[in-house]
Amino acid sequence: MKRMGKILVLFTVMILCSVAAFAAPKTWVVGFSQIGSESEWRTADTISVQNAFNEDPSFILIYSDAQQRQENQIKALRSFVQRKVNCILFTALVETGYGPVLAEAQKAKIPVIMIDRDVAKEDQKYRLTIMGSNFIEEGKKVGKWLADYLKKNGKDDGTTQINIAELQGTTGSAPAIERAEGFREFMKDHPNWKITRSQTGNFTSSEGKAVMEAFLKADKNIDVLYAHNDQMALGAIQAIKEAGLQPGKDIIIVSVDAVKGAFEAMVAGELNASIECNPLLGPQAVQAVRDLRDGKKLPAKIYTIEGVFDETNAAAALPTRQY
Ligand code: GYE
Repeated sequence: MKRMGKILVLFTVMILCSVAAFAAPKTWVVGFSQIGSESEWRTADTISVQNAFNEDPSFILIYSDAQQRQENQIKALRSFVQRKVNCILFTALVETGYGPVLAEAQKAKIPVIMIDRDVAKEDQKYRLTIMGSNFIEEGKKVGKWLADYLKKNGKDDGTTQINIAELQGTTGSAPAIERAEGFREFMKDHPNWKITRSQTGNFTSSEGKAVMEAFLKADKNIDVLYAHNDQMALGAIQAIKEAGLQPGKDIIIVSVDAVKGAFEAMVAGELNASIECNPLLGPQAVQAVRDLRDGKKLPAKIYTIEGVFDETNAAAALPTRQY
């Protein structure tokens, strides 16, 4: 009888467990603080995250667009804490200045997952994980592509100075800091490469164009343009044309993102190369939040896998591009 009782208890526990396993997941409210819509990349990223969460009825996504203003982001984060959301997705416009509001989220026990752009080291204790690209690697890939290209075309004898103009991303943002750093790291092995001009174009086409115009007005002697994103490169291409030069020929242009507009420019021979930075972060973001809800431990860093495109493979890849 005692044995029968034990079997019964075991049986009941098993049934309860399987019912729990098949029960609908608890609805989670997720707040997403995005920085704005400055580029094709950003638009693709926003749509990817929104679609991934909207496809799963067990999530309610609250989307907030900061329109490139840090104070708007801080306000949005604070409102997420007040609404007691279950989780926060956060793309930091710049690396610093979010410590206090992130501490408030931590105090309220709301997990924060960074998407794409991280915060500075001292504030990383407030967030659970970061998913996105390795921007330092991207900067190095720009250098590597350029070294190979110059060598292949007999344009670098190792001593004649190569003049490089750089269009930086938003000042203080993780991709601007790290894409600059990775490239400079690579440059150490090429002492004849010189960054003769460097200024922010704020990741936008219009500012990329305006800054390139100013660069060319000051000095036409530019061999290479390194733009931290395609959008600025596309703006700069206009400026180069208006200055009577041929983009992609008189000035070698390499940028980061590999958005559709960049592929079209590569096929037209006006942009030489683009290092891929994948904006389709939605599926892995929703998976991470699901895992979190299921009580799983998330890895500290989730990197996306990316490639390099130039005139040799752009036309073949263009029809398959999703962004
Ligand atoms: O390269 C740029 C965008 O944070 C990686 O931001 C992102 C960058 C991307 O505006 O196009």
